[in-house]
Amino acid sequence: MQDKVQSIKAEISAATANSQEELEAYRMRFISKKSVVGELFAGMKDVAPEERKSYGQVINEVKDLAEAKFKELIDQLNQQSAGTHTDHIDLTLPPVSGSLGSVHPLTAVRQRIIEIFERIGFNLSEGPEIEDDWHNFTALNFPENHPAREMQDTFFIEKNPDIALRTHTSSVQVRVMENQKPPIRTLSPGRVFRNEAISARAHCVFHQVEGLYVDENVGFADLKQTLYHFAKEMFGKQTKVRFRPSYFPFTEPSAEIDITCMICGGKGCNICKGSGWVEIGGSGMVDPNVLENCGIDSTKYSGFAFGMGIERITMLKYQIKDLRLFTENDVRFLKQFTPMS
Ligand code: 2NL
Repeated sequence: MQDKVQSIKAEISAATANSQEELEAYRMRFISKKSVVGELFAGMKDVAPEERKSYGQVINEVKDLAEAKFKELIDQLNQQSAGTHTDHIDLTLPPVSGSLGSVHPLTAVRQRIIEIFERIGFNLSEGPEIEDDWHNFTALNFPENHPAREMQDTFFIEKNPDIALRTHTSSVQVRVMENQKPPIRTLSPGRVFRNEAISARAHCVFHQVEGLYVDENVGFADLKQTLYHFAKEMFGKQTKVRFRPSYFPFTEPSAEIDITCMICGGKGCNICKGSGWVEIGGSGMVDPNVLENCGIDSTKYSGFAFGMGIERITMLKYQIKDLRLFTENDVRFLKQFTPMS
């Protein structure tokens, strides 16, 4: 009898339940009426009357032990399922979307500019960020002593004044003209570099997009119409464009491009400094010297070109007041733009 009780107690102590089925098996074996503990109680009638009291104490201890262990096993099992959450997952619910990043405003605006020009027949061209003097300056008609070539504007490669970081993507278009025959309609977006102190309005690395159109009989009216189209697509139908005479070594005539200030609609505000107009870039008819430098017959062909700063367009479009926001990657800034799809 003593042996039987001892082995039941040992069995109870060692019992585990890792599932509802195992818990039920434990209940059947140690708790229910027909369990081994129930049998011990049923055996009471066969015990001599003078031994009943001590027998009763022993089997009550077994019963208490079995019940305490049962509670313990239930608690353990509840904890396990709470840990894995398996009981709480509703597989019929639609998936919860994770938090997405957002498209950088410069990327979004560059993409929009590309879209607008691709739809009117411009292709994309890319070229090296490290350029030689020919492609960045000389082919573009920069005089030998032009200030833009000087150290304070251009990052030269040490000990080799012939190699520099490109200061504009016109260098890419020089390569296109050297390698392709007209008609040429190409758009060159990319990073450019100028040796400037970083401030709210200037940075030493920024993004430019240049366009070039070379064919027979290309005139200033084509340039104007193309940029009118661009401004209306980019900033809205009501946008007006004006051309201000200007000077670039690589174009003649040259013009700066202004659009009506989209903040005040042309009435005058602090963004446009009261004028109602904001500048978005420069343009002009490609200087015949540049065409000849690139192997294009300037008596047969003519062309127009333009250049715009992508940061500038983005700042105007989203009313961003400080250029440094583009490179700080502060999520409070970035998450205000269109999420990635
Ligand atoms: C500006 C002004 C300009 C061009 C870029 C160009 C390219 C070739 C030949 C002639 Cl290959 N011109 N590009 C022309 C006029 C202005 O950029 O303010 N950019 C931000």
